[in-house]
Amino acid sequence: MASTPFPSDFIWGASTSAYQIEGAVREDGRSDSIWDTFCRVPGRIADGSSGRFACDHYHRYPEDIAIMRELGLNAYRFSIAWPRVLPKGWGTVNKAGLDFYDRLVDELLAAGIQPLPTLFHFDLPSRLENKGGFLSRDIPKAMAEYADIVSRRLGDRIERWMTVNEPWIFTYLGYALGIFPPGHQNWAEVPLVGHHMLLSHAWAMQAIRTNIPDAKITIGLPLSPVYPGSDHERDLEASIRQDGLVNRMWLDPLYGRGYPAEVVELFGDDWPEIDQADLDAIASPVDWLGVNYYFPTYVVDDPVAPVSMTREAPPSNLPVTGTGWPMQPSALTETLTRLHTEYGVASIVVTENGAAFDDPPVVNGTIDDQQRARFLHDHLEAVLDAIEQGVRVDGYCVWSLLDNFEWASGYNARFGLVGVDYETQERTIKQSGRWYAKVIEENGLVPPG
Ligand code: IFM
Repeated sequence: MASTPFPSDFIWGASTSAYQIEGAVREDGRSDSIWDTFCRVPGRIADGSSGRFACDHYHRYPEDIAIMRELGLNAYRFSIAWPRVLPKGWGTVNKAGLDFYDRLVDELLAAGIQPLPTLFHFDLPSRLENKGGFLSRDIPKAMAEYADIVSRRLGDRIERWMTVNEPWIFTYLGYALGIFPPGHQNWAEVPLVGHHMLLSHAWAMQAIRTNIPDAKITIGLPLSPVYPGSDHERDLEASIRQDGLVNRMWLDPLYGRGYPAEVVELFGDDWPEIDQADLDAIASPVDWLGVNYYFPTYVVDDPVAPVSMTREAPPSNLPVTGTGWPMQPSALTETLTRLHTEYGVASIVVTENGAAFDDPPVVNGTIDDQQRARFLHDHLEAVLDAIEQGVRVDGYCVWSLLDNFEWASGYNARFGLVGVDYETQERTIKQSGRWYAKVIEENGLVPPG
C-alpha cells in the first residue's frame, strides 16, 4: 500500500514530442523541420540517425494509446508538429496534418486520457528558419497564427495547453553551442532569440485565449538550482551568474519583473532594445507552470568562458544516469519550493522528469530497468516533499512514454517507460512502466522493485 497519497485529481502523465516519435516525416504534406535538415549534415547526430522513422507513432498511435491505458495514465503530453500543420510555416493549412492531431485527441479522450499538447517543441518549419528563424520577429507572428489555427480546431476538446517547450535549451544548444539546429555558435544571438521565444509564447497564449477563454495555458521551462562547485566566493558568484541564464532570464520576465539587470549586464552591448509592450505581453499571467527537471547544475568560476564565465563542475560523488547527468532529487524539491516562495507560482505540473540508462534486453516480455524505477521513485518523493511544504503541484509527467530519438544523441539514449525495438517497432513495457502503473493506481508512492 502507498504511504503518502498524492492530491486527488493529480495529473499522472507521460511526455513525448512530435519529431522524437512520429516518423512519417514525408507523409500527408508535412514539410521539413529544422531537425530534418540538421540530421542530414554528416556528424551532427551521434549515430548518424534522424527522426525519419522514429517510433512510427504517426501510424501506431492507437497501439500507443492502448499502452497508455494499460499504464493507467490520465494525461498524455505530446507536441504538435508545426510543419505538418503549416508546411510553409504560415499561410495555407495542411488539412491532413491537422486531421492527424484531431484523430489523436479524439482517441485519447475516448480512452479517458487528457491531451496536453505543446505547440512548439524544437521542430521549427525549415522555411521559417530560411527567413531568419528565431532571430526574426516574424517567428512570434507566425507562432500566433499557428496557435490560432490549432486552437480553433482542437479547442473544443482541450483544456490545458503549452506554448513553447524549453526556450533556454533551444536557445543555448542551438545558438550558443551549435549542437542543436540552426547550429550557430554565437552567444551574441542568445538574448534576441530568447526574447523571441518568450514573445512567441506570449502571442500564442493570446491567440489561444481569444479562441478558448477558459483554457489553462503555460510555457514549459527547464529549471534547475545552480550550486557553486566549491565554497570559494568566486564560485558562489559564478553560480549566481549561471542562475541568471538558466532560471531568472525566463522566470523574471514571465512573472512581471522584466529581464534581470545582471543578465542584461552579462551580455553588455549584445543586449537588444526591448519594448515595454513586449515585456507586458510576456508578463501576461500563465495559468500554471510546466517544469522540466532532470539534474542540478554545479558551476565554478571560469574567466575565459563566454558570457557567464562559468564552467560546469558537478561533485564527483554524485551518482549519474546513463547520459552522465548527476542525480539529486532534493534539487527538484528546491526548484518547486523556489517557484512557490520567490515567484508565487500558484499551480505547477512537472511536465518532464526522467533518465536514460543502458537498459538490458527484453527477457520474458519485459525490460528490467530497476535504476529508472528508483530514479522516478526518488523524484516523486521529492515532489511529495514540496507538496508537504505547501507547494501546489498538480501533476507529474515522466519523460518519456517511449524510447525515442534523443536529438543530437540519436537513438543512443533511452528514456522510455516503454522500450522500442526500432527494427520491428515492437513496444515492451519496462519494469519502470509497470511500477509507475502501480503508483498511479494507488495515487501514492509504492517502493520500486
Ligand atoms: O528529449 C528531451 C526533450 O525533448 C526535452 N527535454 C529533455 C529531454 C531529455 O533530454
